[in-house]
Amino acid sequence: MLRIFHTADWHLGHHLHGVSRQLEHQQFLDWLLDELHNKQADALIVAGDIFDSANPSSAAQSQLYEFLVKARTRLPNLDVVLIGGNHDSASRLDAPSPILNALGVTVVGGLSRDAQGNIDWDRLLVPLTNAAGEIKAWCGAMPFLRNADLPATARDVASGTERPDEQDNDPLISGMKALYAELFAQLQQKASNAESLILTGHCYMVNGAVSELSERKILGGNQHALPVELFPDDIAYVALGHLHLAQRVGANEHIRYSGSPIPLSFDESDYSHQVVQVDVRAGQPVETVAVKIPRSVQLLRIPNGKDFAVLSDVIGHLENLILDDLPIEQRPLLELRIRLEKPEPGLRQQIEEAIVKLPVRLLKISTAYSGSEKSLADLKIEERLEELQPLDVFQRCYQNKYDKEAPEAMNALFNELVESLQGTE
Ligand SMILES: [Mn+2]
Repeated sequence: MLRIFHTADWHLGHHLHGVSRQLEHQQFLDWLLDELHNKQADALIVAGDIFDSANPSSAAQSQLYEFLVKARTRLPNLDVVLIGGNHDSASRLDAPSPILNALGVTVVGGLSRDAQGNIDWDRLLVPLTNAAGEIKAWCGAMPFLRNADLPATARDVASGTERPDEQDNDPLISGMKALYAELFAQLQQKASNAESLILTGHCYMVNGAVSELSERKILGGNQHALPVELFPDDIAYVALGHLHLAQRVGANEHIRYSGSPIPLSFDESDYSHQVVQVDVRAGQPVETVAVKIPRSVQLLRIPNGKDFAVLSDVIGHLENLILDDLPIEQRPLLELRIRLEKPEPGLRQQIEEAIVKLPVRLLKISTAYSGSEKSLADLKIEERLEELQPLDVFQRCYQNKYDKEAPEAMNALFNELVESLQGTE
């Protein structure tokens, strides 16, 4: 038996409305080390978005490397596989790979090619060994694929110089399929019959449930969702990253997103995060267990869910809160969602008076105006500039200029432009 822990979307260095998540990340990493040790895991796969940005802070980088060194010390036989996600810089992640290899850590930030343009597939094939040091599985590690990684025809479509002939024959999707198929063929060549085949990738699959506020739209994103047929039946397990809510893909128990380990937006306040424990036995379906991650800092949204409430109700709710008095960096992060009839200049002051004695950190006051009919449909949610995504700004500019919504194809091109900028340092 081979036991794999699958996690993804760590987003080290993340800030929520300006507040650092370093403490939450540290508690997760400490917990993960204990779990890997207690459950005697043989391998750890982190399926992309290791860092929150292409240019992570030194603190975020130290956090990763300290974790890897501790993992090596406490679990000398643990195989670790890290791949690049859409938030990561492929080259930055790959830079320390010779040192990491010496620690038993394989990192694949991006695809690398030789002078003739041939992909170095060997880098992407990682043997996974059990406690006795026997190879029990091979992991194909496919990093997040950018335009430049795709075969030439797919690239032309992505850059808008070619249009896909028809929707079911999208060259962008067939380009990604071709790369995954080649990886799978390489994997089969490496593995003997007794060794299971594992894949890890960072991509968006058809019908995935998204966490709107925390995932960045990507190539192979909503406009180019990948079909589950991408993964041949012989694969024992597919460890995916990108979607922040844990889920399996379609009805496939063995194709999963682990989700992120900490809530990356207030929308995930009530969501229970997990890592996936995967037990692999040759010739049998894998067994998966969701290992729930304890939450070290609470996210509080009042009222709960997607609702808004009038100020007096919100203040009433605050007065009834029973909270432990914690050191500031452990206090709950708070979002208030308030419905207003008219602009309320004293709003912030009234709220601050209400929470002055509460051990919370107020991060966000969201307001919505209801018209005299008070129907929810009339609710206009005020947004702050920092919450707007580049695509939102683009769509508003387009609307202003042409007095109609930007077409989907235009949105897709804009996303690809933003993504190519985010991929460079
Ligand atoms: Mn992510």
